[in-house]
Amino acid sequence: MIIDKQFEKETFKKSVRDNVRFLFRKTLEEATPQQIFQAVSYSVKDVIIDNWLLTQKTYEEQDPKTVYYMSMEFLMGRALGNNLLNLTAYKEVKEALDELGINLNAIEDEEPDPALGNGGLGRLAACFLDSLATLGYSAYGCGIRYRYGMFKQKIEDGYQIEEPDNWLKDGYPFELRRPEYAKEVHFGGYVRVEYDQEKGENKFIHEGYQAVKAIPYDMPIVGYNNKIVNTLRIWDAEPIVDFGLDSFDKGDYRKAVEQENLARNIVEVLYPNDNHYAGKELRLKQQYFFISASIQAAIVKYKKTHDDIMKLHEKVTFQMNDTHPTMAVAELMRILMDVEGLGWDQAWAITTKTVAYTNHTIMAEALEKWPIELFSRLLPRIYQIIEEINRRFIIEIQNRYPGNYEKIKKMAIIYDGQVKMAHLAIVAGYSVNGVARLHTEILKNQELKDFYEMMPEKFNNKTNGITQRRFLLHGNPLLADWVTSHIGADWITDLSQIRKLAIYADDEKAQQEFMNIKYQNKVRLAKYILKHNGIEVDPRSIFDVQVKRLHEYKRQLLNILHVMYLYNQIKQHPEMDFFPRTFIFGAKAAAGYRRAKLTIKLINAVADVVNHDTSINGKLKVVFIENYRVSNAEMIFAAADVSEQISTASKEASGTGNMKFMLNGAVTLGTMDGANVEIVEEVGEENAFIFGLSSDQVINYENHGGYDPHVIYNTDGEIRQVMMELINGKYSNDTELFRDLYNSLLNTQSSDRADTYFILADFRSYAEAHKRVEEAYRDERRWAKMAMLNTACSGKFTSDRTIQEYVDDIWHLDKVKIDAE
Ligand code: 26V
Repeated sequence: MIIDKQFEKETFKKSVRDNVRFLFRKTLEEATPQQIFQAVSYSVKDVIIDNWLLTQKTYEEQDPKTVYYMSMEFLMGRALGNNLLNLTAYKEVKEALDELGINLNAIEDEEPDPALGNGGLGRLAACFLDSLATLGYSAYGCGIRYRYGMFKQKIEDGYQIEEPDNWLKDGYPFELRRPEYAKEVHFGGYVRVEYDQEKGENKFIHEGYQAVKAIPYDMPIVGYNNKIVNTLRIWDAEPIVDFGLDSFDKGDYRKAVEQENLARNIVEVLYPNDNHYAGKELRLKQQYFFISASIQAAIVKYKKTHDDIMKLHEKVTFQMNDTHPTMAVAELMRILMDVEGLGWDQAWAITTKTVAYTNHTIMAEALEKWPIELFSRLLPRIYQIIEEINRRFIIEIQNRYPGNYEKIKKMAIIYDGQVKMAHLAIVAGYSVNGVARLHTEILKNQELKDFYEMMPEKFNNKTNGITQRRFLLHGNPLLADWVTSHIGADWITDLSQIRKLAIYADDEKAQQEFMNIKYQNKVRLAKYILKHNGIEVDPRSIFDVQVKRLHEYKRQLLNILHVMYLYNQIKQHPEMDFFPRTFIFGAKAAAGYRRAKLTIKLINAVADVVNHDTSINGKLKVVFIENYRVSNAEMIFAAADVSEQISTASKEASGTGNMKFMLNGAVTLGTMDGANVEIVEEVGEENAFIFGLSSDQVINYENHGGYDPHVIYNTDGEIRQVMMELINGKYSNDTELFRDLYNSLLNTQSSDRADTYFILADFRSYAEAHKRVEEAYRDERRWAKMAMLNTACSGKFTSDRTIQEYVDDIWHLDKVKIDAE
């Protein structure tokens, strides 16, 4: 291990003391915990900056190809602890702080959780940056520096309340403002065409626009034990014209005000929608804002050391994280033509070798389709370019399928007055990938079938992964140490090593140690729950956990309906042998998603009744953990026995929570959806609990008008009882409160189909799977073996593997090594 000199105890202690003095004019003894966090972070940042410069220098010398990972979201989580681990200085710093009477864990808790993302897509981007730096690849994350990240969730009277997340209020020590790299971004106005006599071609001139200044803030991305520090570059917006007399005099006062407002609004807040497109103008502005600034910056950087723009794709690639950054296609075309002076064909040849697209969902409501009126008004030149891409693509369709207008209708980029971003991404991208094998197959055979037929060579799969450095090394130190003591520390950078644990799966001593660590992690979570929820839970009960965004397709409703069913069983058969269970939920609902918010209320209403019923002797507990986020997630995964991954088959593109649970020795209770399929393949069906309709069955029903839940409702008395309890006042004095949930399952009068997510269809199979869980858990040795095998077989799901596949099949980056001096 390389440990930097600055982490030697006395040096580091002095640095912290100095920082407290310089930053706050206080002694260590007088400083608040937040101030100590800041001081410690600046000391750590000093070390990082040296490595950052060294990395830049090495990249300049070796000139490796660079990936720009374009994403509207980066759900980073806290940086201090993670940086210390990746610098392999965690233990040293912990000891040094101990000597100063400071507890590192408490200081870590002072850091705001930078929550510049919603859920899986944003967290995946963060895991990817960690893997890219650790594997030694030159990479930039490109995104937006939202003033307010994902809202903070409060639960009041069982309801979700959203509070603004002012994560920058105390200043964030791990960012660096870089005003010298600012870029201008233009909105609105019109395009004037001018004929260039000399060249004999048209020139397009964008005029009358409003301008915003994009200022980059860089965050260091520290690789594990390799001196590499990459960069996450997020853009802030500032007005260009201030209220100088200049514009006032010219009568441009109104424009000045408008530009000021545009800049102020643009980066104000992260849209808290996950998987739901709302067509908001401000969101479109956000997209173009960060894309334009990022692409400009990438081109400037390339041109600093290369003079042939035609070879851009040899040194640069842009990966588009879903369709949100798809404007990159047209922006790159614009710069190549209007700024660099290339013709269409040359610009197109470069663009189509430089941009690539990842699809993260097949949910129809997530597809981005922008009205042409809005698009052309806001981005006239970009719109013009997309129209031309579309015109040429339609000619291609006609050549390939003469007279087939159905194909044009289904595949055009602009149709029905809308710009379809996914179509643009596929047509221009040199690679299109899904995020789990099943998901990619569904894309090829259903959702994107027409495109796959026309350009099969673009399509490929990259099954998602997670970084073991955050989700085991940092989140579960007890298990991490245990793993290292058995198989050595290589798993930290080569998770395939973890399979060596399999030989201990039958070893009684190892089983006891493994389950004892799980127990201690459950005690840690139980304390958190007592502190935050005031609920006492028994760490000897089964911790059955579902944490993820709240969405109908993820079926938290199925989970809570089953809890209601279990409660009825216990009440009706008090003599029944029932293994105590704790059902733990954590989820944020999009602020405008009423049914999702009502589901949160239902979970809390059930918790209220069940947790206070003394007649069941605490056999059943229900906990809703407030404000689920990266920092408490790390602790929750470590403490879980059962991992609920119960989406309607075909709907969850991959899931990544499922992998974090598996790594931490929780057993999956799930449907054959997303990456669950591959998890089961790795660990064996006997070490998971699988239930429910297959994705083929679901898709088949959907293609034939749905299914009829009434048959189940009419024939299964126990299910009917649970359904009635939604509307008979058992869980609320207001019998109408949960009517909408009841209706969603049964009512065919509304425009929706009944039970679109097959909750009743899967209910019995789900309940039986729970029975199998209970039975398996009673056999302590059997369970320990299952749990340990889950950890042992999780090697495939490291984001290091995923990134290496992206590198080998899509990006073709060069590996960089920095020699330790
Ligand atoms: C989509 C949209 C649609 C437009 C408005 C705002 C908005 C914000 C976020 C999203 C992202 C939806 C896609 C997404 O998060 N997919 C998740 O990606 C994970 C990483 O690949 C994957 O594990 C999850 O299964 C998938 O739901």
